[in-house]
Amino acid sequence: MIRRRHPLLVAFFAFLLPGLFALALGGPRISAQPSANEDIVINEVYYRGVNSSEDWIELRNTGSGTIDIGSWWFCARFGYERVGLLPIVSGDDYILTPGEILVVRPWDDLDDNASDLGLYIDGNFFSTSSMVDFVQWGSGGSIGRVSVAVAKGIWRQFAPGQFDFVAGATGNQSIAWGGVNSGGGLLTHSQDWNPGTPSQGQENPPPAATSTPTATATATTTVATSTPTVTPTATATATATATATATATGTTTPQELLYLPLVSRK
Ligand SMILES: [Ca+2]
Ligand SMILES: [Ca+2]
Repeated sequence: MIRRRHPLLVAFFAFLLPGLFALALGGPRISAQPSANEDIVINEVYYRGVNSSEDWIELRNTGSGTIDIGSWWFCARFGYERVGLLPIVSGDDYILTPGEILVVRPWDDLDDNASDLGLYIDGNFFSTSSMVDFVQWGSGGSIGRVSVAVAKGIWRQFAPGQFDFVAGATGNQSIAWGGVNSGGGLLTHSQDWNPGTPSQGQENPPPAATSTPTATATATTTVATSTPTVTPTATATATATATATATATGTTTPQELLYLPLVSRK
């Protein structure tokens, strides 16, 4: 004998029960939708350490919503790992509230000379919709996933095989994002990144060094003072010639005056 389930009972198991489980597992529902994901930016990278326990990656939520990035991925020079498996250096967990900064250790030593670093919502590293943010340092070659970043419109290609890159950090410097309308899903230039003193777990300092060369250029224009020195030399030559001509003409006149009276005496 076949027993038929009541339609209301079927609906309870199909829809209501999973919902109750979700509520029980709890907390507020956290957005993981692509639209807001690009508010998460790679904010600073310290790659000069000699191994993965010295290097670190700083992420920041620039948006207004809370985003869980525990299931996201990093990829650098074709090596990759899930964000949620990386040791936290600064921060409480992988859920970023607006403005929150998270610092994690990479899964492997980030190359001290040249590498790329991409942040993804999943492991589809060739997908522009999976990529959230990207940076490349030390080389403009195709050394990782830069073609995906260019296809997404967040990184620049100058010529075939030649891409934008951040000039290398030296000594104990990190590279820090300091852009305004860049980062995340927006086009980022290498100039939006600044090598400098690391600010691990803190807001990046505003880029200040750029205005100094302008002041030096203004000072160099003072050399124009030497130009007037040239002008007096030219005037002096002109005066000398004029005096010489005047003297020559003047000498002939008295001779004619002396001759005239002698003729008139006859
Ligand atoms: Ca390193
Ligand atoms: Ca920082």
